[in-house]
Amino acid sequence: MSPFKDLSQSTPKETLFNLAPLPMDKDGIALDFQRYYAHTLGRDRDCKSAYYPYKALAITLRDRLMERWKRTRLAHDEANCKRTYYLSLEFLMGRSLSNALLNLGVDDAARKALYELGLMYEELEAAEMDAGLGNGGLGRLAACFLDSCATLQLPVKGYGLRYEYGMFRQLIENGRQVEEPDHWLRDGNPWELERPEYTQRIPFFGHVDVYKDESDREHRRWVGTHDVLAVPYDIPIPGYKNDTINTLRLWSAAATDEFDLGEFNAGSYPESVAAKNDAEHITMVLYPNDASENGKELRLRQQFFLACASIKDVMREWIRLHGRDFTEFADKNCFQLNDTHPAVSVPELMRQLVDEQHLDWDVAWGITTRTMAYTNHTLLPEALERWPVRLFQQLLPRVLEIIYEINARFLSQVAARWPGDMERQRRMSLIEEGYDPQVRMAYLAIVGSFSVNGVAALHSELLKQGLFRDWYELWPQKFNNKTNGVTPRRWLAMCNPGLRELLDETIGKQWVHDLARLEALAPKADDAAFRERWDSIKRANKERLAKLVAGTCQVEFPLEFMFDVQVKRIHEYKRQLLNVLHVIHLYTRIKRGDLDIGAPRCVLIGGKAAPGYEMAKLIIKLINNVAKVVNADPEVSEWLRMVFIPDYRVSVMEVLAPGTDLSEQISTAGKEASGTGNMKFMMNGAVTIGTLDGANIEIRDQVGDENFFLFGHTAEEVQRLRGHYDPNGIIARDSALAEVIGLLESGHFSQFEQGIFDPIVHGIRSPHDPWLTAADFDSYRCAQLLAAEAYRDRERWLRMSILNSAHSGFFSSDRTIAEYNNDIWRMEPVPPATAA
Ligand code: 26Q
Repeated sequence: MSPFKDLSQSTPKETLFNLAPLPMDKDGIALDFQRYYAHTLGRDRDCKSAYYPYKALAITLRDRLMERWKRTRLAHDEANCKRTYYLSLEFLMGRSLSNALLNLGVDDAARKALYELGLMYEELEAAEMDAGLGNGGLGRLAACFLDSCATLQLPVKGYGLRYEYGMFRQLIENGRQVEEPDHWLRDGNPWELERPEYTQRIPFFGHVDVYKDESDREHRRWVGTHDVLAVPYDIPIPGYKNDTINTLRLWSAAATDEFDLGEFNAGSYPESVAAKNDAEHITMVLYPNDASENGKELRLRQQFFLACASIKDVMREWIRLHGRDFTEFADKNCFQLNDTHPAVSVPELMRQLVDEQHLDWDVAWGITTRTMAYTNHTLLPEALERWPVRLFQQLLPRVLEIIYEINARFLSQVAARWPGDMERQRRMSLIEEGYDPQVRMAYLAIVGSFSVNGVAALHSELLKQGLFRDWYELWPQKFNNKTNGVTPRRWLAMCNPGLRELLDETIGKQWVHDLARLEALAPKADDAAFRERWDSIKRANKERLAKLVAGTCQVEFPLEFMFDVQVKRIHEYKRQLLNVLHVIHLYTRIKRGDLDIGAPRCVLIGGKAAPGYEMAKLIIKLINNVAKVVNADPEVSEWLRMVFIPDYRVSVMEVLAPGTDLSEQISTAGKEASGTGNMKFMMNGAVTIGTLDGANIEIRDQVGDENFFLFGHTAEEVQRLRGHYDPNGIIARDSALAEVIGLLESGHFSQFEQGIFDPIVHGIRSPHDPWLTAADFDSYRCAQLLAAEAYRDRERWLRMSILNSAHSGFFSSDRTIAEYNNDIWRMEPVPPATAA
């Protein structure tokens, strides 16, 4: 039985698709908007909700995306071009409305149309839910990359999962994080198009069967499986004013019809319904990045579901265009693996080529290893993904067999290269032996890929020297660096319209898709009139930020204070704790009457803790408790204010980045692979205080060390400190730090909850503290003082701010994607067919 739905038996005439292009002017948009609002959605003057006008405008834009989308697909088919597939368990898209307006070039027209209808665009914009289908950096990177691929007119398709529930919503109750499910699809999603005709069937469980074909050749097949349907939903990805619309295809799990029928015939109706539920649970929820969730079977199901559905989809398309001849497959297709999460794609592509297309192993392996490319996003050894062999055996028996075969052939290669080096064979094996043997997913990804890249220069170097050292010795040519970037459409043009206008006027409009042109701003740092305009734009952005803070935290942020912001996932290595210690230090000085802290400041921290990460949750509690003490003290709050902003997400960053003065990038050196928030702040004219970690190093190289507040041990020094780190000695010798720790230990920030912060202090005092918080405190405090002094010198600060924007061009994801394409994907841009 075919899983494909036959939607129609008849063949429609071509005239059905012959439509005049839709108007892109104010009146044309207004007319469609009115029709959708009144006729399609059936709203009238009594409706006060901003949701329906949002929806009406979304559908108006969707029509305009649709006609270009079809032309892009046609162009890709006709060009017979090479294509790349970005496989990712996460796409953190955020909102789509403003992005569609900007990229379609109807921003002004739509705003005016609404205004004339008595509506404020900002209210519609706020009615859209964030598509929070990602945890943080890695997921947002995937979204920025899609934007750049479409803007560069590269035939790249994103493949991901359509989670019913995205990243949890974060509430703060009594200073503590509480998670709430994010049912983002409840009111429907106007940006998606269901494509049941491209449904795929995904096998699970069952066993492996050996059989012989007509010519007596032996084959293996995976049989007796419990299948789940993968139904695709397509999301349009518009390029910037270029008529290209690429596709993000998200798979949703559904039960097959015969699934329950089989169980039903066996006489267990309730079990059959339960089984149906099981199938549909696969895409129910996004996994938060949580160590305690490691090894969960449902997560492995998600990974295989994505890999199998996406590869089948590509295969179907290949066979449609080329038949069953795979000789050119590797020249025409590339899969980019976003971390190891989709690494099961390596054995799954082998399975489809060998078992389903009957290619010889060696031919299939040649195709696979010329098609797969792997991006690593972490240096923390504990974050490397491993799966119990027994889980694979149960859930994906044929895939495990293939992994074993890949491993056997690989280990004989290692033996040939290093004869007798059994220790190395053990180290490099795809299977970690032991009581509960594990599949090492990073190694599987490296073996199966022709390219392995890190996401910042330092990160890529450290991978070669550390985590992947053996692999680098074996295959040095596979390893390369692709420093991350962020899209200047969302992270400058869209979120900072004030600055956009100034840039357009000063250096022309090209910067939006050629961000290196921001360099032309640098001489303007010497222009006093320009600095004044820069200042007034920053001030307006700070006002917007302060409004958000007042609305969500009930704390006033005075606009003349320095806005000091740290937003990112809460993790010990990111050291939000160091930030809090500094705030406590400022507090002690102010209380002592020592007001020479440089400048008054507002400290804002935001981010989600993984639900099972107790230490991260305790840090949130500490931030809130310190904020409460600081803000309640009128003597202090003249100099210092602090908030924890709840439910940090993409749409919140769009307000924070433009309004920030000082960007906190303070991870322990050697731990943050790249960081991307650092780039968003820099583009918007924030100055960074940071360690020599991840992309901070390249940020400092670009902007110059006089425009960056550097502190802390280097990655190398961090390495050397291990084994003889003495935080208690450091605390004893540093009176400022001793005072801060003393205040924490006295219970000053936990008056009614004695002892709750003991684990935090214990961590700082431990000679085994991997994050070396005490070691970097003094140098952080000094750098903070320099930053505050610089801030007090208005002219100096404005220069630094302008120069940070001016030198941020390198961090456009357009540059990153151009590098991926030049070094890994090797595709030609394909402009869409001209309007039919
Ligand atoms: C693992 C196991 C089970 C469930 C979930 C996960 C999981 C999910 C998400 C593990 C990791 C992630 C996300 C990692 C991530 O966001 N890494 C960041 O990637 C950015 C883009 O390259 C970098 O800038 C950051 O430095 C890096 O931390």
